[in-house]
Amino acid sequence: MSGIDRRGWLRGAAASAGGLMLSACDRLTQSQGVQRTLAGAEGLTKLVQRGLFPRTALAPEFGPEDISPDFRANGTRNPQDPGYVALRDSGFAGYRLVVDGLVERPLALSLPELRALPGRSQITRHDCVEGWSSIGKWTGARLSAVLQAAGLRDEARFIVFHCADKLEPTPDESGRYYESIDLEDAFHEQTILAYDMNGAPLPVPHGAPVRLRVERQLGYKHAKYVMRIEAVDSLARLGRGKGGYWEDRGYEWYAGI
Ligand SMILES: Nc1nc2c(c(=O)[nH]1)N[C@H]1C(S)=C(S)[C@@H](COP(=O)(O)O)O[C@H]1N2
Ligand SMILES: [Mo]
Repeated sequence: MSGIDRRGWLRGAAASAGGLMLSACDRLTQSQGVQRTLAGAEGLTKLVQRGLFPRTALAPEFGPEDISPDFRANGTRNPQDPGYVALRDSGFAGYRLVVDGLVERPLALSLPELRALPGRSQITRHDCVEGWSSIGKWTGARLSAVLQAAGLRDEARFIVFHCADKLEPTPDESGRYYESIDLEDAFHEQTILAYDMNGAPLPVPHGAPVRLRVERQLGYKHAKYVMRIEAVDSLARLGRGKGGYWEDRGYEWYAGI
């Protein structure tokens, strides 16, 4: 896979864009119109963030004493979708994480298979866009290990997470939760498919049996109830085309913190 080359190129491009932005900033601050344009240009924000804070850097990690005694649950807390309810009632014995799309070897991983892959534990702070934070310990399979097992094809640019829940009860699929990240975040060391929270199997309110942790981004990127992972070359054909449930409703796709 040429992912390494792509990442190197991205970092180069980001560094130049970051530098450009900084030197241009002083001259531009006078113009409010220009400021608004820049603030709205998510692509530029993203590049500046990449330039100033290399995206391979780790999100802060905390000690066991910092773990929040009552980590908040937000969004869907108990999916009512019949397929999910059946899985939940059988203790997720029949759960299979489907990995497909632009991969060489589509997978359907059971929970024991997922637990057998190289994993990671991390105590991190979850920041919700609504203004609250909680600290929790997450253990899961590295997304990089899952993607390596499936073998990403060269055309793959984004990883999409399809969830079991409809946050908005629509008759069609438009209310279903989904999310997406780029390969930079997909291969980040702290990006995991968590199956344990605070040392116990992930509870239903927090996304059982598997949820994404993508620690450099805001809470809504951390897809819960992940049923299927799809590698794609474009986000245009998913949902309303913005790459996620909340993105389709106006939130930024790159939610860096
Ligand atoms: N499938 C799914 N994933 C989701 C959501 C959701 O409603 N459904 N809510 C998001 C939001 S806004 C936040 S802040 C976190 C909340 O995770 P928690 O319930 O473990 O606190 O999950 C995110 N992932
Ligand atoms: Mo959130």
